Parts: sequence; structure tokens; C-alpha cells
Amino acid sequence: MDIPRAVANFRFFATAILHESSEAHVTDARALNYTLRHPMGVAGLISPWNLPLYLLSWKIAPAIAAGNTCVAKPSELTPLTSNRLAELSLEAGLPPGVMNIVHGYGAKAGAAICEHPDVPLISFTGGTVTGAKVAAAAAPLFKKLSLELGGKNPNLIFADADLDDAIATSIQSSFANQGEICLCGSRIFVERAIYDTFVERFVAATRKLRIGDPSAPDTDVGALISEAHLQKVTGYLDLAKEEGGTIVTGGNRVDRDGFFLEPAVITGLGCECRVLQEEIFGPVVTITPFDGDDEAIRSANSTRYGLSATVWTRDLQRAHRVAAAMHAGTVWINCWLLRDLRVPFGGMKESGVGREGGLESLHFFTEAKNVCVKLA
Ligand code: TXE
Repeated sequence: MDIPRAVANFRFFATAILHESSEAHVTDARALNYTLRHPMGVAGLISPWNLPLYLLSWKIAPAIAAGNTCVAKPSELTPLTSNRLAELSLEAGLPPGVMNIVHGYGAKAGAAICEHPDVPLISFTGGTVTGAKVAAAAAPLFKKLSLELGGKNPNLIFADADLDDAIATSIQSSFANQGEICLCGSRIFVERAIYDTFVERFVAATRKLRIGDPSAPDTDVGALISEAHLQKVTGYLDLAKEEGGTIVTGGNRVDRDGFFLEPAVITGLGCECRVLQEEIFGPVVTITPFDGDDEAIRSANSTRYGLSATVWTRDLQRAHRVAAAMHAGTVWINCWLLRDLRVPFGGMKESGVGREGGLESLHFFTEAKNVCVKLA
């Protein structure tokens, strides 16, 4: 996922800039108003460890396509792919100084980018707590800001869903990249009429997942990023039991070198529990029953996050009605992670501010100026 999507990002924005258009309006036959867009200068780009190259290229590509240079800081946990990108960019003929990769800890190198007066805009992807620090550092300098933060995304399964497809895709949306994708559907809500059947079939499919070497093509679940992150995730499994939940399958550390955890399914917890409120960012999902559309919507919207949501139903009216009611920047209906780079991408509430993706990114990385010329 990481490298192919990085290639796709560069190719997309290299052509998107060729189709960028501006606007002009004739005002009461008296004046012509037109919009000029200028690059902003040095773009400050800060990215996380979970899809290190993909998420960094998603910022670098539109930033330089729009005419900026950039200072990009990958996570200290995943420095190598961005370093390789920098080497390849010089081979590709990018002039030195256009793409600058800096390495370091967030509180030092990251903070320095956010605080520098000659960096007029910051595009950040990472955790909500850190996003608040980035915003606080940027605010006094009135920097333009895009924050892609955490998520606690609902996955609604209605009784009329195509259950085979819903289960197969929900296994992906639950455990892809060991659940270390901000768009993972970590809270599964199932209409009561099919709840027992869904749990039984989903748990059986979870137990079939192959845990192993991340570089082996037949591996489904690899290692988590670090010991510290593994401890964070297992801490939530302990909390689930304290809150009265049942770990139906998984949750044990795998006996092999590295930070491997069996994908876990938790039942028996209500929306108000911390396990259903806080981002775990690991191979852990909860499954909770609901009765009727209104309860499904209330449950889905019951967290401080609003990044994405997935809805499984064959009822067309319900699909559009529920999608419109979701507190989410992206809603997938009968699919997951089907992406079109032309549409705006981002979250609401504590999942962030700003929209990246497609023309939204080209507009984010430019400053708009209106010019009004008197005609008569
Ligand atoms: O992210 P951080 P981490 C969530 C997930 C995860 C949590 C923390 O829940 O457990 O965030 O993950 C830099 N000023 N997501 O620690 O701390 C840091 O060096 C400027 C969801 O990876 O947010 C890194 O490059 N920069 C998210 C980047 O910020 C600072 C994906 C992200 O680090 C900084 C990743 C500071 N004060 C984690 N402190 C998603 N939405 O995809 C740190 N950084």
C-alpha cells in the first residue's frame, strides 16, 4: 500500500496542476474580477509512522506541484523510506532545496518547523494530542493549517446488508496494517437481528488471519510499530475487561521476535466505555448491537472523533440518509478505503481541520488573490 500509493500521489498531482483552473467574474458589466493563486513559500510537512511514505507523499506532491518548496519531517520511528524518496528525487532531477527531508523528534525538529516564522503553512498528520500542540505553535504566527488526526470510526452493518461482502471487507477495515490506519473501522455496530450470526462469522474469519513476517506476501497481520505502542494497545484490552467487556478472540502477544498481537474482537461494551471512545490504533475492534436507524446513527456519532464511517445496507434511501447524518469527513457505503484523490479528504471534531486531496490540496498550498479591473 505505502509505495504504490506514493507513486499514485506524485502522478496524480503532477497532472492535477495542469488542469487547475481559476475563476473570473464580470461584475455588473462594470468590472472584471479574477482570482490569482500564488505558491506560499516553504511548506512545513509533518507525518506519522503508520503509512510513512504514502502520507508524506500526499503532502509533498501537491506542495511542490503548487510551486512551493517543502521541509518535511517523517516520524522518528520510520525515517528510511522518506530518505530514499529524497535520494530518488535528486536522481529524478528535482532541484536541490525543493524537497528537504529533516529527521528528528517531534518536540524538537517538528516543533521547530511549526514555530519558524518563514514557514507560512503546516500540513500535519498524526495523533489528536499532538495536533493540538501543532495548532498552538502555529496560531500566534497565523499559519495556514491542515490537521489530519485520529479516528474512532464506526462500521454500521444493517440486517439487509450483503453479509459475505460486509464480513470480508470488515476484516480488512478492522485489521489492515494491524489496525494502524486512521480510517480503520474499529467500532462495529450490527443490527440485532443478525448480531449473533455476524459475531460468529466475523470471529471465525478473524481466527483465520495469518500473523507473520510483514514482508511475506501471504501475511495478513504483521508487527505493530513498537513495544511502546504494543503496550498501549494491550492496555486497552485490559481496560476492556475492567469495563465489563468480553474478549471473544485474540488479544494475546504472539511468541515471535517483534511486536506481534493476535487480532482481537471485544463484545459486551456500550458506547460510553473508554474502549469505544478512545483511539486504540491496533488490531482491536468492538462489536455492539443496535436496534433501528436512529440508534445506529446515535451510536456512530457518540465519540469526539469524526474521520470516516462505513455503512452496509442494500436500502438506497437508508444509505443516503445515514451517510448524511454521519459526523465523518468520509462515508463509505458497502465498501471501505475506496479512494478518489479528486475528492476532499479530512475529518471533523477531534479528527482534524482542513481538507487535503485533489484540488483542495492545490488550494491549501496556494494563496488566493482577487484582482478587480474596472471595465467601464
Ligand atoms: O503520533 P504523533 P504517534 C494516533 C494513534 C497513535 C497516536 C500517537 O492513536 O497511537 O496518534 O502516534 C511529530 N510538534 N495516530 O506518536 O505523536 C512526530 O515526530 C510537531 C493517528 O506516531 O502525532 C511525528 O512525525 N511535530 C494518525 C508526527 O508528529 C510533532 C497516524 C506524528 O506523531 C510534535 C499516527 C510536536 N510537538 C498516529 N510531537 C492518523 N490520523 O493517521 C510529535 N510530532
